[in-house]
Amino acid sequence: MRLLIMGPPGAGKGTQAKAVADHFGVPAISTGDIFRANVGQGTPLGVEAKRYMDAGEYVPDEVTNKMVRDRIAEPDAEKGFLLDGYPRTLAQVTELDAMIDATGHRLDAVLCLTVDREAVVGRLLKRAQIEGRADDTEDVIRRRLEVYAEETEPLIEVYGERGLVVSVDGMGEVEEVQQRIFDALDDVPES
Ligand code: B4P
Repeated sequence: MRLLIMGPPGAGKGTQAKAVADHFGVPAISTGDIFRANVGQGTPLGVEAKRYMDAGEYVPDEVTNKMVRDRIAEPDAEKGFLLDGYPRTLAQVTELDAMIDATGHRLDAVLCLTVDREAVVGRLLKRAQIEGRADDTEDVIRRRLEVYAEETEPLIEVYGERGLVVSVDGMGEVEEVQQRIFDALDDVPES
C-alpha cells in the first residue's frame, strides 16, 4: 500500500498514521518527525528546518523533497509506505509522482481527515502544555492553519480529480476516528 494522510495541523495525522501503517505492514513516514529529529540532533538539516518550523512556515521544497526521496528509497519502504505530512505543496506532489513512477508503482489512496478549525487550535494548545513544541503557540498555530489553507488544501482537489481521496471525519475520540479510517480504507484495492 502506498498511502498519504492529509489534513490541517492538529487533524490527527501523526496520531492515526502509526496505527494505519501497522495495519498495512508499511512504515509511517512523517516529514515533521524527521525534521524534529534533525532539530534535536542539531544537524545542518535541523538548523535550516527549525527557522521555518518555529515560524509556522513550510521548509523549502528542495530540502523536503530530497529528504523524502532518500527516506522512501530505504528497504523498509520497498513494499509501500504511509506518508504523513507530505506532500504539502503542488511542487511536492509533482516530485512525489516522479518518485513513485520511478518504482513502477502507483499511489493507492489519499486519506483526508476533516476537522473543525477551532477544535484543532484547542488540540494543539493542549499539546503545547504537554510537549512544549516550539510551533504550538497560538500565533504560530494560526499561521500554520493559514499556510495549510493556502498551500495544502488545494491539493485535495488535485488528488480528488484522480479519484484517490478517502475523506474521514476526524472529530471525536481517537479510537472512534481510527475505526472510521479502517472502515473507509477497507474498500481500497491494494495495487
Ligand atoms: P507536522 O509534524 O506534520 O505537524 P502537524 O501538522 O501539527 O501534525 P501532527 O501530525 O503533529 O499533529 P496531529 O494532527 O497528529 O509538521 C510540523 C512542521 O514541519 C510544519 O509546520 C512544517 O514547518 C514542517 N513540515 C513538515 N512536513 C513538511 C513538508 N512536507 N513541507 C514543508 N514543511 C514541512 O495531532 C495534533 C494533536 O491533536 C496531538 O496532540 C494529538 O494528541 C491531538 N489529537 C489527535 N487526534 C485527536 C482526537 N481525535 N481528539 C483529540 N485530540 C486529538
